[in-house]
This record gives sequence, structure tokens and C-alpha cells, in this order.
Amino acid sequence: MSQEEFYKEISDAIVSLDKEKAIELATKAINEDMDLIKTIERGFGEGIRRIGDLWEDGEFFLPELMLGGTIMQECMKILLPSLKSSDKGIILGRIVIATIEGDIHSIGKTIVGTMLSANGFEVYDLGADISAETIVETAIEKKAHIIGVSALLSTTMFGQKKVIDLLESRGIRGNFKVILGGAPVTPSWVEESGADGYADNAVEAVKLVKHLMSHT
Ligand code: B12
Repeated sequence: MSQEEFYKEISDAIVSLDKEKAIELATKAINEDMDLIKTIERGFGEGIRRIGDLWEDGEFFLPELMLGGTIMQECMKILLPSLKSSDKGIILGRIVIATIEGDIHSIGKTIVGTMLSANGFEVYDLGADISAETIVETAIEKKAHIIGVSALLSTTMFGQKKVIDLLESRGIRGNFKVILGGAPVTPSWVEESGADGYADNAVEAVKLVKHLMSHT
């Protein structure tokens, strides 16, 4: 079976909400030493996004969206620890990452955090539904170089700007680079919100953070 067929099989297992099959394929990817980041993005990520589209088109309902999210998280529990194990123990920078208040989408943010940690960054993942105040307080406390804020809803996206506004009102905007991510985030939103950059997948997020670190 080609790699593409394998990714398609994973994506189909997620869309069919076939938990057993999805877990079997995640385990296979580990056992056969496959490219885990591609497996996540092109297999699992693709499948869960198809579920989102089906939900938007009215073909899937909330229970299916929720079940898809749960299966995805189960599979990430299998895959993400193996990404982490490639950590080489060199700290390239400190990052505080969270999904903004009012938003419980955590899967993409967790993948980005794990990839950054696997690439030598010290990552403080605060979880989802986190206030701008908590994010800023933690960044100060941990002496972070970078703050990553995720938002998956077009409504909560505005909360990303709250983090930047808060840093500005405290006179500490220059101490941190702020990066954004999540499906609704666009280059024009990054500009409008005053953030330092955004990435639409975990591989790009690592490149972005490395680039920003070289300019701190
Ligand atoms: C799974 C899912 C859920 C799960 C979340 C489970 C969990 N623990 O995360 C559940 C079922 C809980 C859920 C709930 C809801 N959801 Co939902 N959900 C999704 C879905 C299908 C997939 C999201 C996902 O995990 N994608 C896979 C990951 C790998 O991709 P990602 O999140 O985009 O992350 C990547 C990049 O964006 C980037 N990235 C992400 N974060 C960051 C951060 C930084 C700093 C950087 C640099 C990069 C970065 O890198 C990641 C890795 O590649 C999306 C559809 C979609 N197309 O996004 C809808 C979607 C986001 N949901 C939607 C909605 C409306 C809801 C609900 C409001 C539904 C409801 N009526 O209750 C609730 C929201 C509740 C709340 N208050 O938050 C809409 C949002 C519409 C909008 N534009 O506002 C979407 C787009 C579905 C749709 N097509 O309409 N959802």
C-alpha cells in the first residue's frame, strides 16, 4: 500500500467514526516507523476536517462531530508521545501556548505544542478555554519568548487580540513574540490584530518559531 493510500485509509476511518480501525492504523504508523507528522496531518487531520465539512453541510450532527473529536484525541494519545521522544534535550526557547477563552478546540494546539517540544523548545501548554490574563501571567512567570494562541471559532478569534492588547496595556508587548493559529486565522487577521505571525500547520509553526527566535 502506498503512503497516500495509507493516509486515505486513516482519513476514511475517522470519517466513518470507526474508532477501532483508527486506533489500529495509529498503532501501525508507530510500529512501522512511519512519518508521524504526515500521518497526523494528512491522515487524521484530513479526516477530522472532512467531518467538520459534513457537519457544516448538515450531513453530520453534533454527536458525530463530538465522537470524531474523541476518536481523534484517542489516536493523538497514541501518536504524540512518540513525536516527543525525538526531543534532543537542547532548549531553543520557551513557549506558552493555549486555546483562548470560550473555545474548547484543543487538538491542533496540542499537536503544535508537541511538535515544538519535539524540536527543542520548552513548551507550557495551558490547555483550552484559557483567559488572556492567565496566558499573559504565565508568559511573564515562565519568561517565555513566544506566546502561541489558538482559536477555532470565528467568534473566539477576537480573543487572540485580547492577549496582544493586554501585553500593550501593561507596556510589555516588546518582551514577547505572539503567534496565532487555528482554522479561521488569516494573514489579514494577523496584521489587524498586531500579532507577529501565524502558521496553519504544525510543521510551519516550528519554522515560524525558529525564524522568530532568530530575531529576538
Ligand atoms: C473536532 C472539532 C470539534 C471538537 C473539538 C474536540 C477538541 N478537544 O479539540 C468538538 C466536538 C468539541 C467541537 C465543538 C464545537 N465546534 Co468544532 N470542530 C471540530 C473540527 C471538525 C476539527 C478541528 C480539529 O481538531 N482539526 C484538526 C487539527 C489538526 O487542525 P486545527 O485545529 O486547524 O489545527 C492546525 C492549525 O490550525 C494550526 N494551529 C492550531 N492552533 C494553533 C496555534 C498556534 C499558535 C499555531 C502557530 C498554529 C496552530 O496547526 C494545527 C496542526 O496542523 C472543526 C472543523 C475544521 N475544519 O477545523 C470544527 C469547527 C472548528 N467547529 C465548529 C463549531 C461551530 C463548533 C461548536 C460551536 C459546535 C456547537 N454548536 O456546539 C463547538 C464549540 C464549542 C466551544 N465553545 O469551543 C466550526 C467553527 C465555525 C466557525 N468558523 O466559527 C468548525 C469549523 C466546523 C464547521 N465546518 O463549521 N468541535
